[in-house]
Amino acid sequence: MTRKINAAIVGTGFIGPAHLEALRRLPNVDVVALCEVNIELAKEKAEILGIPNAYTFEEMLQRPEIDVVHICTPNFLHFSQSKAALLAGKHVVCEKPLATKIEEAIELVALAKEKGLVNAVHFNLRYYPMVRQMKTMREKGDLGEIYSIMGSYLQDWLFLQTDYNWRLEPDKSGDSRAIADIGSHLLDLTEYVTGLKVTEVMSDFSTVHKTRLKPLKAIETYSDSKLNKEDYQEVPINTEDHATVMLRFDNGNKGSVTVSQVNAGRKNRLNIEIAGSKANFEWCSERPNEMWIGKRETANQHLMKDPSLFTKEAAGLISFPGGHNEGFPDTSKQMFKEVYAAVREGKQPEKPSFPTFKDGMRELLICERIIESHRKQAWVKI
Ligand code: 4PW
Repeated sequence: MTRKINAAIVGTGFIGPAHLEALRRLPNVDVVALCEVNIELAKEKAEILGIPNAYTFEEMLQRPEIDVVHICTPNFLHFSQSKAALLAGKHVVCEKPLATKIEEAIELVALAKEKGLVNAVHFNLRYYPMVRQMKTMREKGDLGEIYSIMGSYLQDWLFLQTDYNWRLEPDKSGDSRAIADIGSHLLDLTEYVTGLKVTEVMSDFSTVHKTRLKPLKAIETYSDSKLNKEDYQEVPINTEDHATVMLRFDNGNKGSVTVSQVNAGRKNRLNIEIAGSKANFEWCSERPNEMWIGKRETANQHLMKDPSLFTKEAAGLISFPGGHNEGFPDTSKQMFKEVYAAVREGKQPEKPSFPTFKDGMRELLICERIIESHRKQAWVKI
């Protein structure tokens, strides 16, 4: 039997453990190490998560047995850590956004290419079977010409003034927050499903909470903010809670996306509606196993996840029969299956099936233009 591929996870906040669980469901992978901000925390987390080795980031890069590094740290570390991992000869799976500046993303794409190493960005939402179903139905012509796209990504875990996270701080998150954090998924998905390219953007941001109460102790993503007043310090907020972006596409038609992290009751809801000349597709991440197909001249349809009703491309992402729900954790497993097949080959495929650093760079470019548009209050070309 060939040896298993060894992975290390850097960062164990919200998303690191999600990578870990997905990797543990793959038969050919062992997660052998983790890294944290300091070695004490790394050891503590390794114990909790059942990972055999805890290292500093630098120590981990020197371990020859580690093949793949998963960068699951706050945004401002993605560039330097991905670069260091590539230079150490490791394959890299990086969280989105790939970097906080386009120049950094360009450098990473070039370096990954020069090294020939496998590089992926965790745009896991592409791996919902229903998302693949929409994409492949569109490719087969079921949607017709695309008339318009309406998307939204809404959350409420930063709804209260007492809700706090590193994502609120520009030195950790980058110049934008809601757009970089969740808009990145929505914009990637929009181009991925429709096959269209965004050519121009016009955006407007708002920071609903001009100040927030920052906990004096470290706090995890999605954690409940029920602490006493004396445990907080009031700090100004310079990143957006909400953003609306109008989009122009390369087929001449238009669309819009809205992202918000202060929408009460919307836990983690990405909704996309694509109107075409033959039909209308609508999908929502909070009901991931269902899709609405709108018709003008016949009854509307409601498609439930079932491999026998899906295109073969979408059925390939299904692990369980119809009626057995699959969701967020399954998307990473499906994505990593493809990434690790490339790692087994030892190099980035010519035409990767998974989202790459190039896709991360594309998304960052759109994101930068969106920020520029908000600052100028004007349309900006991509
Ligand atoms: O990717 C997204 C994030 O960065 C996640 O799915 C949730 O929203 C958790 O944090 C943000």
